[in-house]
Amino acid sequence: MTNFEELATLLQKGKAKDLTAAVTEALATGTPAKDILNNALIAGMSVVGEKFKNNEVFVPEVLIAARAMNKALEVLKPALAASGVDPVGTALICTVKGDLHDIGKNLVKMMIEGTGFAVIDLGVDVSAEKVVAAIIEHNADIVCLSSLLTTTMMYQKDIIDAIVAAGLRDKVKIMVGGAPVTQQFADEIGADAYTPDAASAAECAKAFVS
Ligand code: B1M
Repeated sequence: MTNFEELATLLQKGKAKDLTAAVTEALATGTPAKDILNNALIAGMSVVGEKFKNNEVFVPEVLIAARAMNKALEVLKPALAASGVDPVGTALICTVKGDLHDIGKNLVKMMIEGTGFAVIDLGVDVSAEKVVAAIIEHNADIVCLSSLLTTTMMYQKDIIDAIVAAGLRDKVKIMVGGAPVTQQFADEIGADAYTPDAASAAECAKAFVS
């Protein structure tokens, strides 16, 4: 019988090789992919998210755990597809035009993926046109915008305006974040949510689709 807690611990410790071996073994012994995803990987990532929020672990640990999760997901994906497990929703994420900072954006992406979303990463320095096109192409539920510079945060508003102009505003929830962004700013530019860190962004995304 699969010990989900053991797998979740391997994920938290970032032991990618051991975790992928354990996931392979669990699949081979007939454990449903969905159970491995929910009870081990997502459960383990939630603990990492909680600890990150409470300053019990820091960026390197989160990145290492997220890398282990991604490796394990590679093993799990074919079985998940075969068993028809759908993602809880589709989120787009990017760092906005003019801004090349991507460490925080990558963390947010990984944490949101950890809650069961399919996340389309548009990268850095992303234009409003690209976001609008991607919403349509991927039928996105959530758009996540990251800015690290006071000179680029206003571009979050430009993207929201472009989404409104494209007639897509009712279709998506828009989340904003990044060091200079505040709740007041998010309210002013018409975002649906501001979250200060990756763990709360993941919680918020989950709440939007549940
Ligand atoms: Co730059 N940089 N940088 N930089 N850089 C800052 C942001 C800065 C505060 C440093 C400083 O002056 N003290 C400053 C901005 C000042 C300002 O605007 N007020 C600054 C500057 C000025 C610049 C340049 C202009 C410097 C120059 O060239 N003269 C230049 C700009 C380039 C550009 O983007 N066009 C520049 C360049 C760079 C590097 C390329 C060298 C590098 C980025 C490498 C990379 O990302 N791949 C870099 C770095 C590393 C930093 C600092 C040191 C660290 C940023 C970081 O990764 N933090 C930063 C100073 C600092 O923050 N102490 C700084 C760790 C990361 C986990 O945190 O990204 O805040 P953060 O993400 C958090 C939250 O903000 C939140 O969750 C994350 C995790 O919990 N979050 C979201 C982020 N996005 C979210 C989205 C959400 C929700 C939450 O919902 C959608």
